[in-house]
Amino acid sequence: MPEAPSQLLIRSVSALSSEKPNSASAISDELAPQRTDEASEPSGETFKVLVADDSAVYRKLLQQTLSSDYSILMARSAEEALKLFESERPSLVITDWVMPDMTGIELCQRIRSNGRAPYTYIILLTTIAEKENVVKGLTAGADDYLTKPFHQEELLARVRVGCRLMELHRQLEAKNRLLEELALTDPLTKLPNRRAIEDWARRQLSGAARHGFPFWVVLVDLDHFKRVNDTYGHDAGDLVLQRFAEILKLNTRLSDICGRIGGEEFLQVLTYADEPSIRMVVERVRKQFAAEPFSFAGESIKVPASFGVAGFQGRTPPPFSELVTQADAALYRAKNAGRNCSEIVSSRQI
Ligand code: GH3
Ligand code: MG
Ligand code: MG
Repeated sequence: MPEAPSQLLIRSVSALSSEKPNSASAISDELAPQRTDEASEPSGETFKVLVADDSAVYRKLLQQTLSSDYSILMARSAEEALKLFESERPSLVITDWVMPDMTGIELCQRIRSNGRAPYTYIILLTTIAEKENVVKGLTAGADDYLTKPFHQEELLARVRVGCRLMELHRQLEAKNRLLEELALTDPLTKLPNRRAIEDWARRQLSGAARHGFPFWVVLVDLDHFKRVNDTYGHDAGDLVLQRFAEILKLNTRLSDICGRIGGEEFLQVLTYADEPSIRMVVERVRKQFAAEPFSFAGESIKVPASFGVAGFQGRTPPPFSELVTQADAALYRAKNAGRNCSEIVSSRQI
């Protein structure tokens, strides 16, 4: 069972705000955007440099030139280099042009064809200095080239340029990931927002149809919440929303998801559970929250919530929005029934 969408999101937002990651919302590897961070070295660490050269003399020379500043991986052939590249994910590759099993050009192309790998800076080291070959090398994906025999200081300077670019690249990737994650997070509760839930739920809903497991949508709306704001102020209201988010998270499995979709409205998606279990979970959250005392302006108050639930189990899934509409209708009935209660549209009726 895949995990829910915002583990990545919650984890890194939590890391930023030094909060503990929450287990209740989690992103599935399958569902998460492609992550390229795992393999790259954390900033500030020694850069790994992979050297591919069939000449023992040049390997020795490169080792001497670079080993005091970089962590060096040595490959005597292109195949060996590819293996080391896969397992070590170096930041920078220095490759010879002519090797017995594969040219440096082909090695460049093989490295670049791995779309999932983080970017790697490639320097081609060659005795073939004609301009058309230099063009060929750069076109194949090399970032720079140096001719043999190389000048040690020049090589070091060019490797530093490469590392600088790799560091910038890494920072940019980290910022992009963070922006992507923030775009899916509700800033007040740190729960996934509407977009994050919808993205996850649509995929999960087709999985429910394919594998035949039940899929439930729980819509929650706090009762007379406006009064909290009007009586005790907006900050008091915010605290109530945050507490409700905590309770909802604690009652959401790793494989499910919950989030805030609007002002005082929350949505939870529950899977792999039959109707009695869903009733139990929903009622547990409702009772727990309704019993939660809040102290504002010297007064102790309680803020209940109403719940509307709709479920699906079958081979042809409705659009997710249709389930939300049904849950909303059930919520409306719960409000009309006096609030602080839950209404369920059974999955069998759909
Ligand atoms: P009902 O039981 O019918 O749902 O009544 P209600 O008062 O909860 O519903 P209503 O829609 O009238 O009011 C919702 C309130 O939620 C109004 C709005 O000011 C407040 N609200 C929306 N977003 C936030 C927020 O981020 N923080 C705070 N503190 N209040 C918010
Ligand atoms: Mg509302
Ligand atoms: Mg309300």
